[in-house]
Amino acid sequence: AHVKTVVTTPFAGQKPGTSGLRKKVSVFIQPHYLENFVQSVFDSIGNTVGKTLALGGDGRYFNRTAIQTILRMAAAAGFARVMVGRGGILSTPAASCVIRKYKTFGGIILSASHNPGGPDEDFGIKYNIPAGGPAPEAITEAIYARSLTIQSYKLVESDDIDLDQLGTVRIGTMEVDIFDPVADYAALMETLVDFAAIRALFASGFKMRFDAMHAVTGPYAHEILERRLGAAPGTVMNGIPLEDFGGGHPDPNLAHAHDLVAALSGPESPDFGAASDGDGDRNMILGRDFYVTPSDSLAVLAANAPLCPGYTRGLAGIARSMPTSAAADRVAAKLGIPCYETPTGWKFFGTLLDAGKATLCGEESFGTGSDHVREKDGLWAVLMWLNVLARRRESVADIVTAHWREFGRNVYSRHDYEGIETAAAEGLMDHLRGLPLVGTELDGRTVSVFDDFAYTDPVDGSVSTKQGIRVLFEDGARIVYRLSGTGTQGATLRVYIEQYEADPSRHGLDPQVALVDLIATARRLAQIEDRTGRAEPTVIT
Ligand code: VG1
Ligand code: CO
Repeated sequence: AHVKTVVTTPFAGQKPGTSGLRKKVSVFIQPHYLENFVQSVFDSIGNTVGKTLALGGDGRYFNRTAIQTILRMAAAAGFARVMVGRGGILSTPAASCVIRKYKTFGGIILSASHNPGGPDEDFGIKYNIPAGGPAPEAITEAIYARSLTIQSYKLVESDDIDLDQLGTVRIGTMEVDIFDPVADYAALMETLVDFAAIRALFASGFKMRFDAMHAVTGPYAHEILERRLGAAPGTVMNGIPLEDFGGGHPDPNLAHAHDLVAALSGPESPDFGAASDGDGDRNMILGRDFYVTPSDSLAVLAANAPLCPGYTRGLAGIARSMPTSAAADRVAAKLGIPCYETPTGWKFFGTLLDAGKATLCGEESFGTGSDHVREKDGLWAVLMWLNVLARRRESVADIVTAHWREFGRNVYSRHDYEGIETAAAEGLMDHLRGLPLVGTELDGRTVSVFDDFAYTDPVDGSVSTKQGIRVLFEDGARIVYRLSGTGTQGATLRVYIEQYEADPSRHGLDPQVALVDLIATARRLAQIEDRTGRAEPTVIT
């Protein structure tokens, strides 16, 4: 086939954020925009000739078009084979699974995760390395640098291929394998959790709702929960992936998964509820009238992991992102295993997982995972919970409250101020950095540590700075401020508030009530209302 070289000029701002390059669709559909970035990836990852690439996405608007383009470019870059999920579908954890299982030269995942989709919404792209995880900063920096100097890209001239037909076709000499995006992932899950125990749980009358939010996990959840585990038909809601996620915001939290939250309230409601995000790497866990904070979910899974067949030998260690609560640290301390604190973003867990230092990982942003892949994994977390529920035969609420009685509760909340002016957000962070806080008293609490979090990777020694401003108090309470690295419009300020509570009589308090003083301190200290014009956050989780 004919390889065509197209002359191009660099676009500013093709800098991958917390998880890949995310922009409005209107930005991505500009001529050469996607091509420039893809060529920058191919130019930055080493020799691509004769290699295999995994490719798929969350099914959002522009997914199919982007796949056709990437296939033509992969052929021109000399790849021998590209494995594409049927229909262009591949959840982020399933992509990681396939990259590892078939030892591909990494993969390209098309997703803007929990951001809305559609012609006026967001699109995203990221490269995952052969270990299966998101490219580390050294590679994303190289891709960005390349994007600033790119002068041409290459593609093979060919017709679109049929993405919905399983089997192998060719573009030039390159094989394109359209494969079932669910099968390998489901097979992996069967090795990690006790499917027989969960089948017995469902057979006993246990009821569940899973909200796929019209995003990528629909086909996975139908197959695994309903077909393999025997959950009643109808357990999976919003199970058909749509290009615009049905107009919703595919973010599994109390604000956006409102249908699920409504379904889980009241004495007649199901025993267990869960939701996942656009690309299937996040999870929200609910019991009847009970919400499990993601930080608590990580801690509970860590404490109960040996009930699941993949983890009967126990955990080597736990890793959590810095803003995630210290609930997992308490479990690690009791188990006598290390707990690592990394910057936000799954890419920082990769070295710890590869080195066998951590078995479970988690983030407060509804991300939980383990060393079975190198991404966070929404459905895996749901299956782990089902396994624990099947073995313990207690309610979600009882399991979590018993956990708090044993370990104490890290009362926690995150307040997001979305879509604020970038200059105001940066001004706020600069104002904070300049404060002389250590040793001072704030509303009756003494500040013991005040810094901008910096991390030295204990495996490869790489250093990441400016990862979030931390205010740690002597009594163990904590406030963290960060600017989001996944948004596509203005800036999003995230404020993370945490306070330890040992007294079981106070464990049942609503975190917004229990944390009211600390929340006020956080707002006052950063002058949030004065600087952003916002008296209240847009989303509270
Ligand atoms: C957010 C979360 C972070 C997560 C990232 C990607 O990043 O806070 O914990 O790893 O999204 O998740 P930020 O920079 O906006 O705070 V996903 O499901 O969007 O790939
Ligand atoms: Co996601």
